[in-house]
Amino acid sequence: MDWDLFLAPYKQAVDELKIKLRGYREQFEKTAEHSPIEFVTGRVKPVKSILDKARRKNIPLNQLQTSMQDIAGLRIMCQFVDDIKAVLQLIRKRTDLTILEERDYITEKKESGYRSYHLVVSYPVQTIGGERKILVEIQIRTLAMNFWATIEHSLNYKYEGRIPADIKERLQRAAEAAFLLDEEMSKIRGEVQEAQKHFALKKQVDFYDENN
Ligand code: 0O2
Ligand code: 0O2
Repeated sequence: MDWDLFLAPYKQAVDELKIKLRGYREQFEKTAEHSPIEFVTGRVKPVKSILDKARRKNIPLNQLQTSMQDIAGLRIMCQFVDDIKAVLQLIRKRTDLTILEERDYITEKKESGYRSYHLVVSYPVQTIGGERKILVEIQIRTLAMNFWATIEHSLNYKYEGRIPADIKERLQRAAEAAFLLDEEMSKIRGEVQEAQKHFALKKQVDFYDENN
């Protein structure tokens, strides 16, 4: 299998969507409105992870395109839980992609303690052979959810998916702490946004002064 050739449209989709989603943040910065997007990352799943997952889920390699939804992955990080809804509204308005599935692991967290909102979308890429629709998974989460997921992911990697019971328990408690952090931050959200707005406006005024 020529992986470079196979993954090329996925890389194209990730690169394009990274630019498009980061564009929202730039627009919000110009209006000095609170941006529901803190930052966006993206990746094409490494070949080894694709092969591991295909084996685990019994997906034949000739069915990867239709059966593996996260070969192309985008991640949108937000400051506040409510921002996730705002991001969802932005994405639902887009005309350049179709939402196929939604998985809300925020209302219903995973057994591990994992929280995030997942979308599976179909995104058209213009290739030299014509248009190709690519499956892309978009994960939307707060900074606290991301912190937890990043740590848990590296522990899973270290222990090859078999995290010892005592560490699992600690992770559950850490997930609870991350949840409480999100709750506390939501309560002072207005206060924080006021400060950020003030700062954004000040930056614009300083920029104007420096250039005139
Ligand atoms: P900057 O100026 O570096 O911050 P690329 O496609 O090259 O732009 P790359 O290398 O593929 O990006 O990286 P990835 O993983 O897609 O995205 C990394 C982006 O997320 C970088 O932003 C990081 O700065 C940003 N990032 C990572 N962690 C944090 C964080 O905790 N807080 C904030 N605010 N940003 C974070 P940029 O756009 O490359 O710009
Ligand atoms: P990567 O690139 O290493 O992140 P499954 O893949 O079987 O778990 P499903 O139904 O295919 O589940 O998709 P799901 O659960 O909507 O999304 C899977 C992705 O969500 C994972 O990708 C992770 O990125 C993230 N995720 C899901 N559960 C957890 C969890 O308990 N902890 C952490 N840290 N992340 C989670 P991959 O395949 O692990 O790939």
